[in-house]
Amino acid sequence: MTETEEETVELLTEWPPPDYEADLSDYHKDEEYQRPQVKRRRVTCDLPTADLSLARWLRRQLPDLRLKYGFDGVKNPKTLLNLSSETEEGRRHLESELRILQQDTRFEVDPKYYYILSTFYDRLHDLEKALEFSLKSLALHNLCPDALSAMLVGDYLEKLRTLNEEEKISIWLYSKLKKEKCMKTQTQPISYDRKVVSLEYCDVSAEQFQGFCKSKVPVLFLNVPNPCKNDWTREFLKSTIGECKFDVKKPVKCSTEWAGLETEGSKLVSDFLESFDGDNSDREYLFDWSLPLHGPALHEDFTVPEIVADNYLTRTSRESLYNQSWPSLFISRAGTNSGLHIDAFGSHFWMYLVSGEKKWTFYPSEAPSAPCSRTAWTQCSDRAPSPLCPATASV
Ligand SMILES: O=C(O)CCC(=O)C(=O)O
Repeated sequence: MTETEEETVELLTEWPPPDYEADLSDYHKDEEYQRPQVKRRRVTCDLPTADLSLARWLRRQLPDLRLKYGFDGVKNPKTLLNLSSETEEGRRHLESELRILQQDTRFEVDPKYYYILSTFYDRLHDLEKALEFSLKSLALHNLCPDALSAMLVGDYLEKLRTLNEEEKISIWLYSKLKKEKCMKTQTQPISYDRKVVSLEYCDVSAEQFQGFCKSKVPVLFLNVPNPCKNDWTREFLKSTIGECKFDVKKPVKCSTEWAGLETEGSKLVSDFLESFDGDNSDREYLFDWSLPLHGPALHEDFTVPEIVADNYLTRTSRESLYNQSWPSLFISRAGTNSGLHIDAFGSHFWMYLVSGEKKWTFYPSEAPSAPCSRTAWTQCSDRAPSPLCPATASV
């Protein structure tokens, strides 16, 4: 980050607090909380974004909100922020802050001011106003979204390199709002007749498979040649990745995190695998755990099936995000699930079921508001169904 970029960055120091629960119970004793500290250096518009304002407010209000709404034991700070913004109290806070912000006339030509207004309208679900202010912010940055979206990927990436953080977050917000509008206004889909097709792996050519990808038809491949050199028993997994630690994910009701999963500490893979013998109903998930990055010994044992080997992300530069992340591993006890989600970049996705049973439910991505699901069940044929259900995935 250059010095100029750094100067424009507002550091959100309020949320989450360092020691979250303890911190909140100490709130009334601590004068510091009355005057939240935002470290800034020479920024033009110093008003808080909706999330920053909400975080400051929530530090005081959370005990009362928990009493009233419960929030089902949710601990994740981002989920709490999202849930509280939807409460009557949260909306009132946002509306009154927004009124104050709009009376401020100091920043009429400052793109950051309009970005901030847009974040409030976004939180309040006033999509039209959010878009209006977001567009104004981009215009003041001399950025034209239509011209940006018409660019070739390479040119766009070049352009991004010339932008500072403030400009990038403005583009991000505008794109998100546009996407949301598109999803909400799309009423009748052209055709959702995309039944899952089951095909013998060996009968499908790469070209045919690309055709399915283009038309977004989910495919269940049968009799895929075994991509694992060894039998991935629990003992084998322990001997290759048992000593590795991973972040334990758990499905949490009401969570607004990725696929409704929240991180609950970390664990050794061997301890996790051994816990399957016990009689517990823990819904712990080793989820999307990168084999190249975290488990190279197991990665060596796996050959990505040829038909899905052309992974766009491996064509980015080595230091790019996700360049080396896949294939990744999923393991859980029977009955564990992740929630409905659209993958990052809206990318295509595949999984190979090594052992156990797994159920996937697909919805047409064009109409998330009117889902009609398609389900694919699969069961590993070379082994009796077991509570162990690892799979390897790549985009
Ligand atoms: O298997 C799962 O629980 C979800 C996998 C998935 O869709 C993903 O990681 O994006």
